[in-house]
Amino acid sequence: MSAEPRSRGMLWAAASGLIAAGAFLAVAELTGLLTARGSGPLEAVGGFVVDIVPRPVKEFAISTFGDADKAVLLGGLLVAAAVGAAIAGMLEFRRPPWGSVLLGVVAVAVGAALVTRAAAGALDVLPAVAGGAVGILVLRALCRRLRRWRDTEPADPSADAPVDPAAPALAGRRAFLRLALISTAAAVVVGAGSRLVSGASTSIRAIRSALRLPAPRTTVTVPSGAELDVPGISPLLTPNADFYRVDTALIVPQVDPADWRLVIDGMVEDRVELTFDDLLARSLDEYAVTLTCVSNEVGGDLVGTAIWQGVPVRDLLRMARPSADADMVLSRSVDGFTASTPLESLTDDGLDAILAVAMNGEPLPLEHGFPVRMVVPGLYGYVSATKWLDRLTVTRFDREEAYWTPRGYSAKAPIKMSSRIDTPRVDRSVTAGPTVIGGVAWAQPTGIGRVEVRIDDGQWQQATLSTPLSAATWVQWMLPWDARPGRHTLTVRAYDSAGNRQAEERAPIAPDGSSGWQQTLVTVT
Ligand SMILES: Nc1nc2c(c(=O)[nH]1)N[C@H]1C(S)=C(S)[C@@H](COP(=O)(O)O)O[C@H]1N2
Ligand SMILES: [Mo]
Repeated sequence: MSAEPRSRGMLWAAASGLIAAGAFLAVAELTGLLTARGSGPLEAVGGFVVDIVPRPVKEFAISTFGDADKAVLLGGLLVAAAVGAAIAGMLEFRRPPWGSVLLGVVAVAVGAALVTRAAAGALDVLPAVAGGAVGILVLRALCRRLRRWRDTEPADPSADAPVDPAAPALAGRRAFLRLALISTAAAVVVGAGSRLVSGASTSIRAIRSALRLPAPRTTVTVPSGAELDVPGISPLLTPNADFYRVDTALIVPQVDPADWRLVIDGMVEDRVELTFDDLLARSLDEYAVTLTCVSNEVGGDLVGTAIWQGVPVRDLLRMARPSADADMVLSRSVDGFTASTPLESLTDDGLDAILAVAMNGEPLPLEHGFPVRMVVPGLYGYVSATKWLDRLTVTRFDREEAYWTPRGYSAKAPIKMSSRIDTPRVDRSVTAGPTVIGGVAWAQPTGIGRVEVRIDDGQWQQATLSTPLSAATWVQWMLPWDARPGRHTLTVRAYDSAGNRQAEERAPIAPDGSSGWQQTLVTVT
């Protein structure tokens, strides 16, 4: 490096550190977005600092900076991060791999800040892991090129030089600058893009939390005996935060209720268009429904129960007046997902298919279809439970196909009756003596009539059922058991209220849902 090689090299090394830090942040933001987390890593670390800073310092900050205290904190963090990044760059250049080690330590600290936030899960560590990994890769690659560039510089530029001394040095310089430029551009594009999208999501989250839905006209009352007191059994109502999520959306669609429109078109006399306020003006009722995914294996957990608030689909379809030869409604999500639902499942007076706006007393969570989704008792989610709904097209099964139909799943898919053992669990041994076997069973929209349990090769024993919330929800079941030491096989099966028995024959999830009786092996000690 000409002129003052040493200090120039160090400057480029510092710049490499900054670029690597930029790549770190950009990838962390993107990962945070893809794993559907609320705030980015920078805010998480900021929040962490706020939490650990001693109170006098906090009070000093508030009294000195007032409302700007958060901005000052974030700014200060950025400056500290920039200084740290420059140091990591110089370290990696002169004393590899110590710069990478420094970056790794920072990634671990950021990961710790992310997972220790309130309501954080194990997934929250991913942004730090992915960001740290990419940051280190970029730093190492940049410094490797920088060292090559330095090594090809003539040792003493003022001395008599061999023929064309600059050629290898020029190539080295070009290789370094090219990578520096590409990584900077990629970090800016990925980082700014992710911030933009997560900013939109933050604002829809804010709109959702400010949203006040009208009180429902009717509410579901949980009857006494609806919930059995068995440790380890699934709660009757699945909290929103624990509710399974299945969809094709890489990034959760951001729908502002103020812009939301529902169009009902296709084979109808009158095309209907509704706003969110039009929908709310029709008065809401509460419905308890157990949702089930076709991908749920026997004994699996892609099933959950919520109290939904919504409006019957049949009332809306009636406004549009479907033609007599229509037999299907293709519901569409803003992101293009579609589901094919038999028209009669939506118009049946005894079934209560709804457009839901609330889940367990709050507006639908963004992940569960905010602001409007469909819920149809008795049909698997992929043929009925369209989230982020924006269109109902009345049509025929021989004219239109839904998203999963050409992908190996049936066009029509009623939920198969099933039962599940929640406790005892396979992976936890049971202490010998009196204990309780318990779980849930569902047969929407008919309702469960009976659940039976078999221990090893014994007789089928009838379990006690909880009082059902509705025929569209699961029930809990329990059976007292005097557990003897050793290994035991527990089998469960259900009957619906019409007397049909849960299918014993095993079926895979494709094309229309799994079947078979769940068996678990329990170790009693
Ligand atoms: N827009 C949209 N809606 C969708 C899906 C989807 O991929 N996109 N998946 C469906 C499937 S397969 C299921 S099982 C349910 C799951 O609903 P949940 O994520 O609220 O539990 O949503 C349904 N609605
Ligand atoms: Mo599903």
